[in-house]
Amino acid sequence: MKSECILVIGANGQIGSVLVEYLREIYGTGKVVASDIRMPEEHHGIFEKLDATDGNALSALVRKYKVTQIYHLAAILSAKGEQEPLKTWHINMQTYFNVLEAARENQVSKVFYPSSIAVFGDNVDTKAEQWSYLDPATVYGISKAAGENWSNYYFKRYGTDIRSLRYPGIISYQSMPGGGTTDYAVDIYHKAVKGEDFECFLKPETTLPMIYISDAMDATVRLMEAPAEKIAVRTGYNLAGMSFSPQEIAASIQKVIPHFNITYKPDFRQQIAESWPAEIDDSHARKDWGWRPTYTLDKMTEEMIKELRKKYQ
Ligand code: AKB
Repeated sequence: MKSECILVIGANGQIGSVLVEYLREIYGTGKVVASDIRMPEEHHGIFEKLDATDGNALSALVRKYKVTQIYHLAAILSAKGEQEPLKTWHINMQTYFNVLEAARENQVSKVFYPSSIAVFGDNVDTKAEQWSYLDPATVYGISKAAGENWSNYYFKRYGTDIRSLRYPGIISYQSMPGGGTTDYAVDIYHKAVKGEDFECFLKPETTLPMIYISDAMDATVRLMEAPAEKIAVRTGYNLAGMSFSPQEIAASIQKVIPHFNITYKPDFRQQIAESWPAEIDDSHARKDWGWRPTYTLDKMTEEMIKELRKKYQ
């Protein structure tokens, strides 16, 4: 067992709830401190209530547990962020500044910062390269692009070892995402397994980069475990799993649930999706620290449906 103490901020969210368990399996239950603004209904292991906009509270937690690694997952996502742009900017940036300062002041050895495909904007090619121009169209994307640059700044100026992935939409059965543009690709499985029709808020052919939760967990910990000298990108690594459109995921579900029906009613999220690339070139992640995704759309569909059937039946 490694001598680490890992603080996960935003532990109740879609990524956090799975990552906490994943990290506990690797490092041991007592080595992972889960935290969120609200206590979850049930939990095992250490859980601390934390409002990450409160820098003193965050630093106190880091000192209390002698934290060696921070995974900062708290953020308002793309679609919800558009409802309250300034509040989103404040929350996304203030929480991150607090993490950066707590890490710097307390010699935390590593920080994980989740970036997003939302850093890309209207001028990106269909396939986003690692060094494509960043002109994000949402306040969430602007905050993630700024966060990436702050990560690079803290690394260069203070030596803080911050590592970051530009996550595509994450598909998981364990918990629901909230407030994102890619959320439809989780919701659709729940509706299909419950025998309901699904009304999609994107157009049928809108292709977006996505990743299955198991691959996302593997990528995250693989990046954090890589030797520091292998980390050549100190802003955010492009990460790809698969790319598909609503009509393709529906067709994949229909292979298992033939009567499943999808209809389309695009809303404001269509514009957000159109500002993002359809595909991601993640060759730097592959070359630098050995990233390889293992899930295809159909393999993910089979597992999602199998797991959700256990939940609903
Ligand atoms: C969102 O849709 O906002 C997120 C993301 C791609 O970062 N899932």
